[in-house]
Amino acid sequence: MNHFIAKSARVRSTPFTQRIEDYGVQSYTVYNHMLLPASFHGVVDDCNHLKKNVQLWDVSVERQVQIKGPDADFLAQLMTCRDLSHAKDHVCYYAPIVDEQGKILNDPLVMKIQPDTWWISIADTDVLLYAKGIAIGKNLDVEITEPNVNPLAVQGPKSFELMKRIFGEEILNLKFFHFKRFDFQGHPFLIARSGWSKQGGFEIYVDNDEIGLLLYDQLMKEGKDLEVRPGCPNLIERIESGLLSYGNDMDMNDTPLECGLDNFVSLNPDIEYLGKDILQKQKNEGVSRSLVGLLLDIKEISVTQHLPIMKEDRFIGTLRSACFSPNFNQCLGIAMIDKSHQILDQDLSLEINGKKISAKMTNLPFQK
Ligand code: THG
Repeated sequence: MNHFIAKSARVRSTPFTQRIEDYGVQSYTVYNHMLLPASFHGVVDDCNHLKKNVQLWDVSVERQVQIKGPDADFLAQLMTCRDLSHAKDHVCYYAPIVDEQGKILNDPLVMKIQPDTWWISIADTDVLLYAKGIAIGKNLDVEITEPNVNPLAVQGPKSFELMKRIFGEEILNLKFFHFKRFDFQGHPFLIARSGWSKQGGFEIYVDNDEIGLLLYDQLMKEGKDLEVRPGCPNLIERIESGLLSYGNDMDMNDTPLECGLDNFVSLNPDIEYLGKDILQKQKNEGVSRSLVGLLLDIKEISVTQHLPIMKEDRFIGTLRSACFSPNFNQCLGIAMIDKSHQILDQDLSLEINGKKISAKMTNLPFQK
């Protein structure tokens, strides 16, 4: 049965909602209190198309938390375990936000867009409230806002050709995770070479609704022969690629070290952030559980809550997300498993809708 999302001001539409409805969006999810398209032609078809062509994604839900003012650098660093002390202009950083317990509250990209201004491009939790709480508690001189910025991602192997047609050759010089301003109709849009897929592409931070819609239409027009289509973050592609989803694979009960984000946890003595002592201790002692891959002996799956995983009769962890991958011709899962029970290829089981399913443990990212 199809269910519908009742729209309201609280479940916010985006500047592109009318467009994607005209193009036939099939389903939505809600992310940062805003509509995020979830499929257009079915998740499998969307995935195949993304791997071959180019898609325009309305990812307005990737809201920007703007921190501006004399204490902006200090506050940005207090909130993340990533070392931002040498952060460069024009570079995006994947920077887990942690609380005083070292637990992960969000996993945004952060960018210093001006000498005293950061954009935190958030996943699905209210980072603005956390930032305000810290700023008020510590009496910091910052202004924290959510500007009217609605990212539009251009993803897929043909995104380079499409972006070149609109913004010129120069856009092809943009390196992975770098950003720069590029003109469209006299408006300088901030564009990064990034996006929540491993098929290549860009993210355009649309800060002008009217010109943004002209840009949307121009991308669709210029991309006709490239078979451009509206799309959205794709469950299958992101699991195959090992991109973690906050709220699914990890939440505020997990630490970044348990989620395999060690490369983004700095213990540099010169920086200060909340939860650092606890992460230092966990780093020294080692984690007692971590995210791993699972290969599931089932043809179809939809994970709507964390599912218990058993080894014989013992509970050893939870399945956090999964999908059937046509490419691997089996179900791939991401699971949090006790370290003491992590043995490659061992036989595990879980119960889905009263049916017992067998599974094998594997490494992340998945390899064929
Ligand atoms: N783009 C922007 N904002 C976002 C996302 C995005 N906000 C929400 C969510 N996605 C944040 N989470 C991620 C997770 C992974 C990546 C980006 C955002 C990502 N990771 C690369 C990888 O895993 O290969 C690179 C990580 C690195 O090397 O630094 O791209 O997608 N604007």
